[in-house]
Amino acid sequence: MKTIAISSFFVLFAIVVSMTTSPVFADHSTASVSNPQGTSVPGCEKTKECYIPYEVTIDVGGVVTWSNDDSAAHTVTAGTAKDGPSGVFDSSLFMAGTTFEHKFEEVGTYPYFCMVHPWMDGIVVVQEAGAEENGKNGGGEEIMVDIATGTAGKGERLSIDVTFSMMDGDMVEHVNYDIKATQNGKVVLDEKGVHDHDGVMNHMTAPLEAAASDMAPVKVDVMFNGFGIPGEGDFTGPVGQVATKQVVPEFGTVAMMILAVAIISIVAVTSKSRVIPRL
Ligand SMILES: [Cu+2]
Repeated sequence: MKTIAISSFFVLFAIVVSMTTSPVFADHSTASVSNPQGTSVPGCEKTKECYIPYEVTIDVGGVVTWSNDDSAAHTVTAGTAKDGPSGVFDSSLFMAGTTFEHKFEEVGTYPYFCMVHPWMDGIVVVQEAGAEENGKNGGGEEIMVDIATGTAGKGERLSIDVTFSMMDGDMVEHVNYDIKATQNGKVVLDEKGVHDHDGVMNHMTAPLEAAASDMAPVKVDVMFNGFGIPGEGDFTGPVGQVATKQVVPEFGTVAMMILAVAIISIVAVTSKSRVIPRL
């Protein structure tokens, strides 16, 4: 008997865009994270203090060192408690008073958790080496792109929802992007110059030659082209420089729900009009 399984999968990654306006560089070659006392019982997750800091940012090639400052053994395991280990890194059990380190070779956002205490989680953001920081406050704004797909069998169209939002929850407007989807190397969707007023758009692929599944995953790429209204001046933001690219996996079960999240970091943002404050 088969049960209907709904799986979800999060792909998190960040692309940091270099702008030419700010000469400020920050050293992001290393970062340290502490696994503090008391995390072997739930509670730390309420304040995101199971790993401190909860989120660290390093450059490609940088090393993150975790110290187990607790009296219990823990793990630092890439992935999420919900979806399981991603396989990118795993300390396995690391004992009190010891450290674990990992060198990050690819740009991306890497959530991780403790296999023993699944309420414990944290995030490592890996950016391009030398990515410039916002000169004002040392941080950039981040746009998040959610790419959610439905299910599609052979001969059916796959529905893809693309939602842009600011990392801090603000809505965005006048987003421009290209979207392309392929299955087994064959293009099933290719729309260029999409303009989106409110950050939420639906796309449908061509009828698929095979059901979207483990065997025939559909890969979706979204390229961010900047903020602005076509025909009314230049787009702002990292025009043409931000390419988000992520693979939609592959759950070939009865029901499939795929949610991929891409994060675009925008550095040295100058446009004020494109963000609608949340009411
Ligand atoms: Cu733990």
